[in-house]
Amino acid sequence: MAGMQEQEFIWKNGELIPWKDATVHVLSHALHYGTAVFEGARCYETADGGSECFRLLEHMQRLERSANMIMMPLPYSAEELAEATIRLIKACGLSRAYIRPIAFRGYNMLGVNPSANPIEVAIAAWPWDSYLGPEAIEKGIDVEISSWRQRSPNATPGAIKSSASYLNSGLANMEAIGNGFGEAILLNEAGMVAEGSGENLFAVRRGVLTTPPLSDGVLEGLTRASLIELAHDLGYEVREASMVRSDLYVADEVFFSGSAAELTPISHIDRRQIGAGRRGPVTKQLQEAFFDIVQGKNSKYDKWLTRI
Ligand code: PPE
Repeated sequence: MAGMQEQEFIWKNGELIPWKDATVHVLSHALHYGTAVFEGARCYETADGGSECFRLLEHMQRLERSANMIMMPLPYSAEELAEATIRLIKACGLSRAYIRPIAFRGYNMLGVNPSANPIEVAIAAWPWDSYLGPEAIEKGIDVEISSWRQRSPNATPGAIKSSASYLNSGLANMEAIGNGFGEAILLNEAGMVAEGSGENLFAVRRGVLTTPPLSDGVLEGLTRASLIELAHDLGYEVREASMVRSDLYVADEVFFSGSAAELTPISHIDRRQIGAGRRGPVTKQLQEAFFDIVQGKNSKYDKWLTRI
């Protein structure tokens, strides 16, 4: 049973190869020590029947930054990886897709130090519905504040989108799902609100948007950056400021942002109703503006789109 919609090809180390052949050795360094960095991006069908990737080059530039921070210089430039993605999407005949580039230390030698291992790069793309469920986009989800803390920036920095970071996410997400919630929100070691296990987070109160600053250890989300700019353009005040958990309880609206999750409203946190307990007006306005942009319906933001 395939959990994902398999495609004909995966791009690996410069070539399009059959999906089923894109395997790694069990003694690959990344599997043992988490020496991998990855990305998540999307391409969307546009109103004119075409298809566009959202901030594709910037995702590849973040991959490059992540890789450089773990001293893993990529053998391909961000531009080359963006081109490879377009080639892959065309070859698979996809018009909408989730895109997962990954770079990792492969097989040669075990031991914590990765430097003797080859640097491998792969890109996969397949159709993937909004991460927290298509219904959640309208209804919102119930979340809990995790008992797990966000990994410290002095241990595994959020600025590095590394596979290693996602064990922390997995612990929080498994706990939340096990407790009957849809997702977790993590607090950092200082007790400030950080982010979801795979999403950034925004709170809206009296028309002002607040999102945790990068210095609180969150991923520099491209959806987050896009929404900050978009909300400004729509006339909202947006603050990057630390929040404690009760700031979320008293918010009028809280929502998640991410490439996979898109804009997902949060209806309850720790069984407390947030605002009206469903998608609020600011969330709805931003969602609509965001989906218009990714579908190429707002030429002002064409700078964020790469034509397939
Ligand atoms: N924080 C975390 C921890 C995170 O994983 C993501 C993306 C974001 C914020 C939002 O970043 P951006 O996509 O650039 O807006 N998470 C990726 C993987 C999710 C997964 O579960 O896998 C994603 O959304 O693709």
